Amino acid sequence: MSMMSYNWSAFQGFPVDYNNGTFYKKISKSVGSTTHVCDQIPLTEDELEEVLTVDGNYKFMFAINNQFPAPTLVFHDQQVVSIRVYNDMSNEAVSFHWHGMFQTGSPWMDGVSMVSQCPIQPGEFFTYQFVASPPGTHWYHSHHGAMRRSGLAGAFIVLPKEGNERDDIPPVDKDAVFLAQDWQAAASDIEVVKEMEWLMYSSGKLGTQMRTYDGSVSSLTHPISRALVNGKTKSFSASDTENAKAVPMEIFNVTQNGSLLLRIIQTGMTGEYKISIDQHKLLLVGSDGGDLIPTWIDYLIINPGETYDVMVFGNNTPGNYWIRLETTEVLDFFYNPVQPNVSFAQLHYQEAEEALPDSEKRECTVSEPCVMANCHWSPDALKRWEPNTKCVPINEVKSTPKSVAQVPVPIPTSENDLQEVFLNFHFSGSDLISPRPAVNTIHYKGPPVPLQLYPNIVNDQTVVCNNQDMTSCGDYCQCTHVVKLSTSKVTQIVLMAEDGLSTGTAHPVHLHGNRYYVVKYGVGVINETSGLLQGPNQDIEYSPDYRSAKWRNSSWNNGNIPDMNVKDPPLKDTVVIPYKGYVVLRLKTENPGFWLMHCHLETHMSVGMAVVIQVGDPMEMPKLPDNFPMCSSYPAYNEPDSKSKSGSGEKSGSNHMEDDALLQLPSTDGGSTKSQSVGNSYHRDDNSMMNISVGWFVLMMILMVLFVFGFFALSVVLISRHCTWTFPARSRRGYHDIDTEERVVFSK
Ligand SMILES: [Cu+2]
Repeated sequence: MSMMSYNWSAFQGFPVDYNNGTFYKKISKSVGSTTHVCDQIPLTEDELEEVLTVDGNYKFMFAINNQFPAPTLVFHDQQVVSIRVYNDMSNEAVSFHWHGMFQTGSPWMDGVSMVSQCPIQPGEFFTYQFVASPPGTHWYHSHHGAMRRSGLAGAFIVLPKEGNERDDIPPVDKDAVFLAQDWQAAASDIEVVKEMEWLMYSSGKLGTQMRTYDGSVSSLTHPISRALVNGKTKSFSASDTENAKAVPMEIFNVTQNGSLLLRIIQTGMTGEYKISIDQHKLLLVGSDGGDLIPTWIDYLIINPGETYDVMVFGNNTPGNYWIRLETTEVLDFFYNPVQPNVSFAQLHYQEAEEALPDSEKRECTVSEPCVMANCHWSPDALKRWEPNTKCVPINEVKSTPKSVAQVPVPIPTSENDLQEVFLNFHFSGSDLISPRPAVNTIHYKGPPVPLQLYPNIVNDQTVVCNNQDMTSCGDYCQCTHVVKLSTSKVTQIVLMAEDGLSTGTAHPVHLHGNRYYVVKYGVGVINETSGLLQGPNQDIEYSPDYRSAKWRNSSWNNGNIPDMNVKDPPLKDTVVIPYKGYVVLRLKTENPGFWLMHCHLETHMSVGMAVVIQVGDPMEMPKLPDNFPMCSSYPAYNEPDSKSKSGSGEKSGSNHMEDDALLQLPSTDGGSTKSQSVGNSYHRDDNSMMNISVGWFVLMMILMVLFVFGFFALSVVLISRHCTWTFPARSRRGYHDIDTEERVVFSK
């Protein structure tokens, strides 16, 4: 794959102007020695193929092989996959994660930058090679920085081996990829960055957030533009620009009495969506590669990181029907009712005329209620908004008997056979005004070298920490959080989302390299009068600082939890933890390696809501191939954060850069702080620290002024180069049904 950034400065991307049936690009032309004027040049046929319409706004984005969404990759179960990634970007490193793949025997191919490999630098390439497993609907995306949201994601389909196809679902006539994601309009990137600040609650964003059915905060970052389906979108908002009205919508074709399998993948950055098709039920048949007993549903709740297979049948009057992607927002931050934001795609019967749908949603009634799958709210909260809708949490969706027979639900044979960990995905900080994303109060920070390539770094307590090592962390604990699990025991992971705050979000948590059974699901306590969350689920008792937790009833220890489904629970790799609730997972951790477990909301993960699950001792892990690429030889630079500050005070060898780097900062008296610090290598005196702080302040002020000027300069360039244009519906590269001739299928 070759990757190109649609980067205005590199002139690899440009706005397109449509006029009288011809597409133009604008270029700058020199007149004389100094004057430049805008000129228009018709697009070539090749350039026409590359036009990405998205939401009609011109913005910076990334693409793989000039396509958005990225190409759909299709393999067969157990095939050896070889994918060479060329980083053609001018200024960004990258790595690729194959979301849902086990990577058994190849943990260094999992693609997590600085956990499984070094990032691929501009101009470099890296060849991923691994066995495609398990079968099902999966995807791939960048796992370095925050580029997934801007184009670096695509479908990764693993078909079953021949003869292993499912025989418990209706015949599939057509099979299509349905990539759903949130999208920020061109002007909002700075807002997104602002949202990702650690001090997000104190940055003035709080009042713009919305609330879902139980009053928990919507995970959607505002202002959003809308949801995309396969890179296209249609909205009928009053604020739509002419361009937004003109862009094409994604259309899925079905024949009368035919069937369509939709492989729905949520590749978004922040928001969850409620997906439905007017006047059509959906047959839910799979999730995250796990086969589910087919179940009729009306609404699918899907969060970033999850995949669902649903079947649609052409059993209604031939015509055109809306496919709706609704947000789950029903209240503004101050509890005033709001209407959800809706984006659209279309279901088209091939027997019908092509036209915009005029369909309505099916009415949910007492006698024929609607069913909402993957509902992570209390039924008591949902019924106030959707009175005739049944809330079906993910643990009530069942695996097929064949699936459970192939992967038995792990049951410990004795107390010693079970290892249980409690992981709280929450916001934490030294005060409630500035909470920060964390797991068990630890804010994840990447290690200076990839764990999988240098596994013994887990013994370096200046880098790695966990809940047993919390005393060496300060109040604000930031480090490479590693939780070690044995390969020989049944693992039970209890995920929680509680922070003692009155308001927060649910978190979709993804585990790399493994899948788990979701055996129990608990929501928070709902106020009977208001129908809103009033406190955490009482099954779990938290320590006052939320660093640790246990079952309130000790008879639940050792895996003896009542009402678990250990008969036929769903197999997942991404699950939503309800806010103030919990989820119990069962799995066999038999795949040695370092596996990231993280919230799949990019705004949470990229600033610390992650933990590495170390499966097995380094001795048990597969041997790294000879000549595997290692990182460059920059010495590690350790910030003097609270963890190292609150340690023994001894400088470790890896800290040797610390003082030199800090001492190069300017000081207010024009001299160097170095002279003031001579002879004081670690514990600086107050005077030198103050000079450094003032130096930092001056430097930050200079940088801020430069940034403000830089921002406006960039805005002017973008505005002056932006043209109003309309765009007719037309086919383009970037999306293919996977059963067409053009699919990328490798030979069996
Ligand atoms: Cu989260």
